[in-house]
Amino acid sequence: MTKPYTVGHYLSERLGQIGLKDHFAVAGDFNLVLLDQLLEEGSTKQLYSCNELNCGYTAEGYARANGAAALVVTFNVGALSAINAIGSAYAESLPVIFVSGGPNTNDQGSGHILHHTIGNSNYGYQAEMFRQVTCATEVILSAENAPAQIDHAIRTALRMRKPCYIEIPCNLASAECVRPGPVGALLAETTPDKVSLDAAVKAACTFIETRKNIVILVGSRVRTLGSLEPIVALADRIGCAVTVMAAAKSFFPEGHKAFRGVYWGEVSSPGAQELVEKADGVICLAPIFNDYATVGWQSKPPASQALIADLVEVTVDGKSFAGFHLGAFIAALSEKAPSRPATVENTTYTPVKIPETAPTVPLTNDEMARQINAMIDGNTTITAETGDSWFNAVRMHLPSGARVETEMQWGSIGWSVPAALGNAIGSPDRQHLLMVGDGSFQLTAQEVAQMIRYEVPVTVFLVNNRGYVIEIKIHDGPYNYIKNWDYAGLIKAFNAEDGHGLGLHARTGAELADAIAKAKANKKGPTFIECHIATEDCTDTLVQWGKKVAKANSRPPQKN
Ligand code: TPU
Repeated sequence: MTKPYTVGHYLSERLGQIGLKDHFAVAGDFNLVLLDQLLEEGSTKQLYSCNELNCGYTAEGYARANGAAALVVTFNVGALSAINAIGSAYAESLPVIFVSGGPNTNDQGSGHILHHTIGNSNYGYQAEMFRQVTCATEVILSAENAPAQIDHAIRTALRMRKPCYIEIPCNLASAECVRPGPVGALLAETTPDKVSLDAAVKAACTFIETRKNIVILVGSRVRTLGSLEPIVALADRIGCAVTVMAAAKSFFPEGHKAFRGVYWGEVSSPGAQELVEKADGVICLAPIFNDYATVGWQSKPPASQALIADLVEVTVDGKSFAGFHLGAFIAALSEKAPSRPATVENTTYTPVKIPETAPTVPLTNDEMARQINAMIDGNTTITAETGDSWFNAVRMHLPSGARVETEMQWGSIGWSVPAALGNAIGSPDRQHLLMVGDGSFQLTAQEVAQMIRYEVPVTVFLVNNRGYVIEIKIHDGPYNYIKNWDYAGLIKAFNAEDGHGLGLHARTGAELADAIAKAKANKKGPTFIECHIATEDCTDTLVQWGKKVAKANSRPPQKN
């Protein structure tokens, strides 16, 4: 007798069909049978995380490299740990398919109280919590409905570039189910509303024609386009200067003749602030103007001078247009936009060189950043954690093809270790570098063990500056100083009897250069370089930015 085709097989086959090669998991008794089904069907490889938060971030990082990702965790105790990472995927616009095991259908509505729950018999609260951070929430309660519900969740996530939620009761994962139909409908974009799209393009053309100085400002959500080509095509068509927001570092080729650096208010690349703030027309592509990006609400282009092209809406000269995706708008505008070459001709861009320090003196932040920058080629992805690592990544000069990944909207420390692992699994042919501060590292440190387990050669630059320097610069107090660890020493513990991770200390520039040479030779696992930097040694931009953000945070309540 052949084995029945099951709900778990259906999910598994769909994950493979949408282009995933792996899914991430932590086992628990509500998802064990589902994990069996995924292994049995086998379209994607099953990889494990140390905990569900890390599992979520690993998937989030994988989605950055691969367009989408999936993770499978157990009910409540697993899912509620992972919800932070799903919030990240929502904030950063990444289609992460979140799958949770769920209670046996016979227990639902029975009054039975189950373990791993808050102790009452209403099991709907987990889905309700996730509803706030997902674009589709499907609780499957029958094998008959499972295909439609799984397809709806996945299709919505891919179209909206947001995470989705699928809950599968532990006794339905192996229930018999029909096989999937063609995958095309899950992958297809919605047909754009042509009338609305044409009107948006017309309004955008008028906007460009009626302004003298046009600048393009690239935001981080252009990641959802999956390629930089449409943005380059638009810039070439208009002929204007292009700046990127800090969170969109690497989302426009820095060698392109139109590139004018990072616009980040007062901490912009030289010339970029003036360029954007003097422009009478700023075409903002998928920007997020939060307090960090605007340097404490100081630097957001005024509405009258901004064309805001968001993922699903374009706002220009007081009118909003919807019913199409950003990609369709950029493609259509690239065919019709008038030329405005003046800003490219009038300005230039010279990347600021990161200063070099003598190799024998104690390692400085500049020297560390300079040496990391020198490692970056067009095939490198550098993941930069919240903290001074952001500011170091933003000031680096990138060859075409290099990629910077940050999580500046959600900004949850600890994200980068699992996210870099997921990104490296999703794009194994690239060189992967990770910059992470000691404070952030302490949240998700154990995921380095999975880099060792799966022999993923990420080079980790752990900045041991003995504290939360970014917080010190925003608002100092005793809570910003942390217990020191022998970070490099952890690698020996994680290697145990069979790992190939390398743990190294860098206390001078020469030691760092030596460690980097060893990292380049180590292909069988991560190389972890603990960079010893003085607490007060950080980028100037962090100090400047920190003061402004602190000022915005400390505004007194307005009196009514
Ligand atoms: O480079 P550096 O020293 O600033 O980095 P490090 O050591 O990683 O410090 C980061 C400090 C930090 C905190 C404590 N940045 N943001 N926070 C607040 C915070 C607390 N908890 C979470 C989950 N995310 C946060 N962003």
